[in-house]
Amino acid sequence: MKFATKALHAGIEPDPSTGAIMTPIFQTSTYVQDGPGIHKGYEYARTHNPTRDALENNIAALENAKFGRCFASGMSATETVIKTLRPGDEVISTGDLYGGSFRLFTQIFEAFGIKFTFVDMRDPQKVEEIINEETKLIWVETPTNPLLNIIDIEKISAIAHKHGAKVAVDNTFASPYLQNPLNQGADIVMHSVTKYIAGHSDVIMGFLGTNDPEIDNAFGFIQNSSGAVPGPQDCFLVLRGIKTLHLRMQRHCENGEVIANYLRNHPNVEKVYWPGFEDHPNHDIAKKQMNGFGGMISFMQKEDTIEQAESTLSKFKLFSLAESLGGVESLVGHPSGMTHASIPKEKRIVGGLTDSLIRLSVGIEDVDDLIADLKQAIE
Ligand code: P1T
Repeated sequence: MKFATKALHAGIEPDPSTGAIMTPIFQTSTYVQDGPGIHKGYEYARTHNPTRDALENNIAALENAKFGRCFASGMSATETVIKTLRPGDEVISTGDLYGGSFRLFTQIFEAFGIKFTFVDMRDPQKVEEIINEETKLIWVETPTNPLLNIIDIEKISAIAHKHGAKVAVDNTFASPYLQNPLNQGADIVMHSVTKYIAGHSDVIMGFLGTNDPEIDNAFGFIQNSSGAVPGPQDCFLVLRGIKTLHLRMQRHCENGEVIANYLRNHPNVEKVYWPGFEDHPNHDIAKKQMNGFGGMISFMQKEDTIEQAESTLSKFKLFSLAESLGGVESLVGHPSGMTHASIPKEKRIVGGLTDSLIRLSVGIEDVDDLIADLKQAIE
């Protein structure tokens, strides 16, 4: 099945008791058993819920994963991956990444004896140089948040596997429509479902997919033991959102391209970060591993000061100033003061995340209206 057909049908069966075409919201915490241990496959809703099952199978199909599991947030999905490690294990992570992932790694898991090293993986050789026997996981975010760096998943996976380490890819910025990391050799794909997959800014959720039954068993054990599961109402909303994922992504990409080019040609703009530009440092890799370049764009104005950024941010009318991304409506954010404030400034600016950087999540509105709003904000 191709993507659009899978989005609508994969993992979704008419409800066996009524024939309802839409997967019902099974709003229940438990299931009645005929005798101890004699049941219909469902015992307790932390372990299984039919609405969640349908969603897990659906997203797994979109990622070409044999197994999929949903979590209460993107962060709880990431946390589940790290909880499979043990004290003494080491993780190599992309240097530019979501501030919340950095915070989870350094402020929670380092205290449990797991070591994290952050490197610029645009050059895979940097990973080869520091990987060692204790390295159990390579954490890749691509495109990265917020600088839209592109990491070669195939190359990083080859290096990791040569040294016996696994690779997890946070695929949030691309969505399964634009990129399938398992096809490129990654062992685990992670999503903040909150973003493009749900697509309507009304749900917080995470996802993990893999083709390895052992990894999936470990995820299932942690999912059930720790209990960070999404509720059935949220699973229903995401199932509904996914039915238009391919259409939304096409428009995000179209609008993204127009806006990236508009910004790049504007005299008040110094630098635009978007992987679709032919002179983006890893454009060839983006072309190889992605089916489009998406609607996430960051930019800096000529005057590289926080005052300039704050003044511009205060002028947007159609773009809403808010954390998050990937919804149908356009958002604008200030990474250093919002989504990435938990990363110390000296670490942030090494990669280019300056105080004046502005990040756009380009929505699916009419692009002429978006351009008009941008124009009046930056001029
Ligand atoms: O918010 P949550 O569903 O828990 O997902 C966390 C997360 C993980 N990975 C990436 C790449 C992300 O961008 C996020 C969340 N990011 C934002 C809220 C943001 O505005 O960047």
